[in-house]
Amino acid sequence: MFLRIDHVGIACRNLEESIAFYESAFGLTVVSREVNEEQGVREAMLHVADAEAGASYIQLLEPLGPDTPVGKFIAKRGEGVHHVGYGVADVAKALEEIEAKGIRLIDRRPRHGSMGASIAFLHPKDVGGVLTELVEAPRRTT
Ligand code: CMX
Ligand code: CO
Repeated sequence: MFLRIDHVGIACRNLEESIAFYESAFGLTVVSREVNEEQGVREAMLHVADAEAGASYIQLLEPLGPDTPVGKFIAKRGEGVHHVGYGVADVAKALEEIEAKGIRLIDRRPRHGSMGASIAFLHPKDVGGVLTELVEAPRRTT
């Protein structure tokens, strides 16, 4: 069902400071910066590598406020790994298959994610404490 790891999401208090760290420590490059009001985050995607199955990224996430998913996460656990995003060919289909296995979905329908992707989250309580995201990349137009 999974094509690859699309990205690992990392919660941080200060997006610009975290970007500067990943650039200087690991030489990663920012390929996109967005504010996603619906998800309550200011975020950046940093390119890690290209593979046949597609590219992989680190997603740095700064909360827009304390009463957002990432804001609550940082208050409870501090900065660090927040979720794993797996690439899938069809999010809606993957959600159906996963729900049939009794795993709780946070999103019953795909939402808008970074760089035009369709995304949906599975509940961490049913995935061994790991917030899990499904990511369907936008169709290539070229
Ligand atoms: N990883 C693992 N567990 C998590 C978690 C995470 N990222 N976030 C919350 N939890 C756990 C909490 O520790 C808590 O566990 P306990 O009950 O054992 O303490 C439980 O889930 C409930 O947490 P909460 O703080 O009460 O928060 P809510 O129930 O209000 O929300 C969740 C939790 C996962 C439903 C919510 O964070 C959510 O909907 N997340 C998906 C959306 C999101 O994270 N968007 C930002 C990223 C956007 C992107 O990737 O593009
Ligand atoms: Co993500």
